[in-house]
Amino acid sequence: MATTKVDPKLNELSIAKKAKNYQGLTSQQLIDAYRIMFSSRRVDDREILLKRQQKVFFQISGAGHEAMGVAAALALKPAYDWFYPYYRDRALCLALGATPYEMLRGAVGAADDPSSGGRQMPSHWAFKRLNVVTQSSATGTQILQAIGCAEAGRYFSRHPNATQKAEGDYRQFKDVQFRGDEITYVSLGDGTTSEGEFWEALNTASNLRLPVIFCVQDNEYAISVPVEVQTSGGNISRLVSGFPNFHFEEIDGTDPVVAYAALKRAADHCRAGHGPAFVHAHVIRPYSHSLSDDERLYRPDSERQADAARDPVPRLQMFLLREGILDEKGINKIEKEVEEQIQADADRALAAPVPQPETIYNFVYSPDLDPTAPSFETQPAFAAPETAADGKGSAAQNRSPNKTMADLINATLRDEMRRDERVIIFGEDVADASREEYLKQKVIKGKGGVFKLTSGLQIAFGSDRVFNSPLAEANIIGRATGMATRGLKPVVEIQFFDYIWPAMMQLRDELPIIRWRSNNAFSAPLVIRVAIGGYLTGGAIYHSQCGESIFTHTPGLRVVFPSNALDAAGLLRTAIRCDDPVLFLEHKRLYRETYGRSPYPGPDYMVPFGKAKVVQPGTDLTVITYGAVVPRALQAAQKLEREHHVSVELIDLRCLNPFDWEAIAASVKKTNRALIAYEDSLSWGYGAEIAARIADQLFHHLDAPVKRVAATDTFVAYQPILENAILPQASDLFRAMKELAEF
Ligand SMILES: Cc1ncc(C[n+]2csc(CCOP(=O)(O)OP(=O)(O)O)c2C)c(N)n1
Ligand SMILES: [Mg+2]
Repeated sequence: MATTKVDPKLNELSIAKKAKNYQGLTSQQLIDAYRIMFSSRRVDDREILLKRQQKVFFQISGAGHEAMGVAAALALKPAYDWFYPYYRDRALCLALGATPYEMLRGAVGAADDPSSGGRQMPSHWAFKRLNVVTQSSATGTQILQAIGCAEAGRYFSRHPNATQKAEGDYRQFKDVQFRGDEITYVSLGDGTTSEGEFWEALNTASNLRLPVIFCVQDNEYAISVPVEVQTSGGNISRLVSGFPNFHFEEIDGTDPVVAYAALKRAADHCRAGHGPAFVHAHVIRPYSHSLSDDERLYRPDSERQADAARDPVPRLQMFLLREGILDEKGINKIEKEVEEQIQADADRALAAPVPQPETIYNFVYSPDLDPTAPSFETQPAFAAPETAADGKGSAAQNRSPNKTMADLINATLRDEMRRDERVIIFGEDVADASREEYLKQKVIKGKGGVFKLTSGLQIAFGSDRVFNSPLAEANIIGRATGMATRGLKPVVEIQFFDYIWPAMMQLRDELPIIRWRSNNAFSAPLVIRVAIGGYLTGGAIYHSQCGESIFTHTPGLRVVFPSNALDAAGLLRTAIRCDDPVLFLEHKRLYRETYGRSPYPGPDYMVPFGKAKVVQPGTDLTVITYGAVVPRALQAAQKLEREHHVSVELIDLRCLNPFDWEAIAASVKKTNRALIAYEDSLSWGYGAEIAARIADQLFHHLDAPVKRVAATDTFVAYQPILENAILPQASDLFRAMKELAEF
């Protein structure tokens, strides 16, 4: 091919002369921006029409926010950077490469709606090919996840081996992509800045200098609540200006050229590794909050007219005309093409197949890896030598038959961290010491968890794999969710079950439902280890709680509750290797109990989920339990056998979701009597479900009513006399078993 040598500088000059440059944007880019902004508005208008015709079921518009969307897409790299948008980001998604037809399929709830397959409301964007990550309706939950997403990108660039796939565990199904200098974009409204998670995210982004652009689209309203009610002083920029390492912009977000320039500066700051950016864009909301809202009830005409004068779509149109970039004919041509396209897309979307009712259970859990499968059942290798990654473990000590649950959980974490570089651990106090120079100087020993479960792991694997989080539980779970979405395997710790509640929004509305709500486009398999339970003598209200049924009531979350050291090791390994999010409940009282100790079972010992263990076979009645009630029930059963020759079959469920119905049914069919025992307060507890199922499905096999033994319907008190009266004791279990046997 012939080439003509041209001085590149001359060439640039001549182009600049012919085509004016608008903060780095060419005329053609502005024309394209107009097409997208106009399309975005017309998709909204079309959906509103379809809603009025009852052909779609909900509508949320991006009207007034379009300039920010196109500017962000121009300043960032589609399918390279990562996007955690919110529902007003229609123009952003279009500019990144989503199509009106895809959006309209979302509006009608079509089976192949790419965002959710008809499971989520429209405007809940998810486009896997564009790195647009599934979002929920809960305002603000995306922000901490975006932080975790950015952390994952940084981690993979420092640990490229961690991106490798591996057979036989979640990695087989979890592709990792990272670029090394990618940015995570997260957007939210002015009202959402009132959520605590927003502040937790700013704090971590700032502290870790993460490449995250926070884009606050301030339309001055959160439904009907104006910004001065949300934000002290009425301006969020003023409040956040003290966070270190940020690049700040406060702009007119209805002007795409201004917005582009600001977002470009923000992106340059992030991509250069200087830290996060905060872009506060003043936008308008020309339509009501949603079609369920009538803003005339709380906004006078004068205010609405002032907004209309700043409408970004007519504003860009005027700009193009004034600058001579397009004439009226050119504008009309674009608008006509867009109108025709959207009309055709809407017609096609209305004819698209809808999802079938029998698909509702698809993707509650991983369709690829079943943690109940025989591949997760391995035999313990008790003679295995020490496998500590630091090579300093004492083999003799490890072969001791007296390893506690705490020892074996620590050993399992150690094994899995060595086996899989994607495993990282964080939480409150889990590091040996955040001031790692003290460890290097060997002037301290290190902590490694308030119960010492993660002791030595930071020393063995480094401070970027084991580290302390701020004292903020939503921060832990939200960040871990973002990391897991990118392919990391966080094994995080919640220090006490009693303090899990700040993370509840992430635990209920986000983590367990990411796979289902995105129709399997995204998933976040991770492990949350939680110290749970009472019988502590002095644990009192806030260090004794159970409450597992709150989580077994959440579809999508696996819940495990081991009662002994060996099961804890086997189940934790399954939890780490599996492809679903797992809540791993560790009973504090069992951590160092004499009951249930075991030798180290080797680095590949696994117990499948959903398989109960018959602790003691029997013929007269079945006791179904788990956790710290297992040793108490065993004590009671042995006494009953000794004193009254009653033979009790004791079943330890080990895993609460899924649970082993077959084992329960087989036992109750044999004994015809069932008692369910659990440590949580009686009413509405985990045992209620088991009792209901037995009553429903095994009615004809029963010779006695189904009984429960549990804590009183109170919290756990401090004074040991009260604690004993509140929590189920071996004596309570003995009495209930005896009565049931005699019925
Ligand atoms: C956690 C939570 N609380 C309440 C709601 C109900 N809700 C949906 S949008 C919204 C207002 C959001 O306002 P803002 O953040 O300013 O965004 P805008 O809609 O104005 O763009 C509210 C209260 C919700 N979805 N999530
Ligand atoms: Mg708002």
